[in-house]
Amino acid sequence: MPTKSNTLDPAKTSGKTQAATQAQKAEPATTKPRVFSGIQPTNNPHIGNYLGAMRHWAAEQDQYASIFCIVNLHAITLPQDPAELRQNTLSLAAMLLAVGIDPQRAPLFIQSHVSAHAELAWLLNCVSSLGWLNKMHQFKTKAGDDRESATAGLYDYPVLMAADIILYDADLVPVGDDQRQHIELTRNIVERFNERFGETFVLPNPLIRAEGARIMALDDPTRKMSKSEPNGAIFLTDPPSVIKKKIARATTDSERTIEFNPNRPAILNLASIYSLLAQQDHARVEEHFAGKGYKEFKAELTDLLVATLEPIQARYNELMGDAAQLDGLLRAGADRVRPQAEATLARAQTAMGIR
Ligand code: ATP
Ligand code: LTN
Repeated sequence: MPTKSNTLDPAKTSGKTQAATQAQKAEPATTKPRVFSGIQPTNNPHIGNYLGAMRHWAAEQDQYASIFCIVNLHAITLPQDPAELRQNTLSLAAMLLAVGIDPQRAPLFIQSHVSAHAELAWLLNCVSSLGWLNKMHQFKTKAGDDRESATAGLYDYPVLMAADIILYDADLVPVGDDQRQHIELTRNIVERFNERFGETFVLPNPLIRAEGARIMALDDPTRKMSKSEPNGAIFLTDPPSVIKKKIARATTDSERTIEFNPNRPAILNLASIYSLLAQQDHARVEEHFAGKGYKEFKAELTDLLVATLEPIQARYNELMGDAAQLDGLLRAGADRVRPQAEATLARAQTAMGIR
């Protein structure tokens, strides 16, 4: 039976259907919980992407059987310049490797290289209600006021994301807080499909951390840090001078103390970034900055960001020097995961009576 558990306890989330087990023949059998996650090749990733998602993917490669995907079919739901998209895709792959994803342990591939993603999305479209999609916050935000001009692709974005997750029988989906609703939708789709056509898909759970899952914009702590708002984001490729300038300009408040107080969102956000990067708990951070002002705090935060990003950028620059190698690695990743994706797609087609 596919996992029906709501728990985040990995020990309880590794059940699989017989069909699902057969589908995994291409990869060595594993008892580890299966992880799948994706990231869009739009602009550069920022420290929100890093703290909310990427660093966990890298840190937990041994704990989970992980697969990571650069979701270019999601990126094209908004207009993209083709040459830029190609470049962003390669550069994102280099950054994922630079933060520590090891493609031997965790296959890394490009979504459009495995056609089963788009094919399963169509099948899932036919069990997904418009009522469900109408509730999606991300569509409302990204479509803006002129909803009539938004593409059908942008509207259907969450169903493609469900296909991504379902194809690899993922038990756990590590993401930032903004993706919670999309994973809930994926669960609804899995439950409806399994009810209608028999137990076919594994029911996934979100893996959203208590801290770092929602890093806010530096220039406006009421908004999520986002790739499309460069002034409020620190990109993983930002040089020290840019980091320094962005932190210097970051919104604070009229008080002086450094504390983790939800009523002081700007300082809470900056202090959280510090605490996560320094791997120090709140009490220790507050104690460290007791009696110091924003100037000292910002200087230390800048140094910490620069020290964290320096080795990542060095590795990234090295990897960007060999585009052919990166391309080969991504194609090998797709070759490795394709058999499993195709087996899941075949299971769905058989269940629906179209194969
Ligand atoms: P953006 O809004 O920056 O364009 P996105 O949410 O549209 O990003 P991705 O770049 O694909 O899309 O996100 C990759 C991962 O980073 C996802 O798991 C997402 O939830 C997470 N993430 C995005 N922004 C933040 C943030 N501000 N804080 C924490 N995690 C984030
Ligand atoms: N929608 C996600 C990216 C994404 C994803 C996925 C994440 C696409 N497919 C599958 C996890 C699992 C985003 O915008 N961050």
